[in-house]
Amino acid sequence: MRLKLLAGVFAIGLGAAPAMAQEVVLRAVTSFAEGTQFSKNFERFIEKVNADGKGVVRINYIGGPRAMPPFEVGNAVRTKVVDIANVTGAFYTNLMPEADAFKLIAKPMSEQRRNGTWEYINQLHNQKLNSYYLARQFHNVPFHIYLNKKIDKIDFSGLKIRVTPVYRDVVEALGGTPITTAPGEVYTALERGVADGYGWPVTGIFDLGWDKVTKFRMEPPFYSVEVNVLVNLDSWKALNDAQRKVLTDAALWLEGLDSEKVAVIKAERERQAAAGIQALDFGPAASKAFLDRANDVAWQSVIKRAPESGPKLRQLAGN
Ligand code: 173
Repeated sequence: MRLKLLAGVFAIGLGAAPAMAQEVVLRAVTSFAEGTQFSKNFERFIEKVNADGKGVVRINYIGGPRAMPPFEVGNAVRTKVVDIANVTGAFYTNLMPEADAFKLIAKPMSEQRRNGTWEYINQLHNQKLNSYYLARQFHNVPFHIYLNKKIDKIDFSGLKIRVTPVYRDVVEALGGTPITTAPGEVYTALERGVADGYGWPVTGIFDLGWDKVTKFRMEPPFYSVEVNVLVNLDSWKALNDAQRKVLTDAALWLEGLDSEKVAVIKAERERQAAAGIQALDFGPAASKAFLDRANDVAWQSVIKRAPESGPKLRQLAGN
């Protein structure tokens, strides 16, 4: 008995030793320009992992769209071209149509982790993206439609509006012509008049100089930004408990950074006003009608393309 116990302890010691001695290095990319709004917190996350995980796990940050086109990031984490990605579901709806629903889920991540939403979305990522859903950021940051032509009601007839899957259905429902581009092409599209407007979150338009080519911000804010940190599932499974703990602890910390966004949003709205970007507000009734319509067309579209997971996600979203 005593011998057996000793042998057991010895075996555990041997098993653990090589893993602890070896620091694992994970390659990471972001689908947004380096140093900008939707990469910044991910970059802080990397710093934290590299500090807390010294000798255990290290992230090698490859960078953003200069290294990899944003719409290819989802596939790159699926195929293990990279181990970690900072990417919005809007950029991988080709692989996971129901990813378009994540913008409709606005509950804080602490709640989503308690009520089964995180678990369900993690399963979807396991199955369709061969990845682990480590974190979701920006649940409390909404989107807007920005315009260069003044409208007198919420109607996009005759307007060409730059979109991603986030805004496509609502732009079409309100009569606009959607043009899909990566964020890197927005400035030129506006400058050349190829687009009369664009969808983008309330924050971040200054990062790439879009304030210089933007006249109006349409109210109300709608949906909920989601940018996820995904880990290739094979890379995740190959980690030991200590390595996973460093990443998980940093992920929870990262999600907690959303609380900073309340002040950031206020400051950005003020900065937009100071830059001469005028808010177009059509009052509470028109705003409510827009929000209802935006919600309806988005869920219809998701449920049509994902008849099984769509309704389940809607139930979890509670809207
Ligand atoms: O507009 C976009 O490119 C987009 O879909 C998005 C999604 C999340 C954060 C920022 C932009």
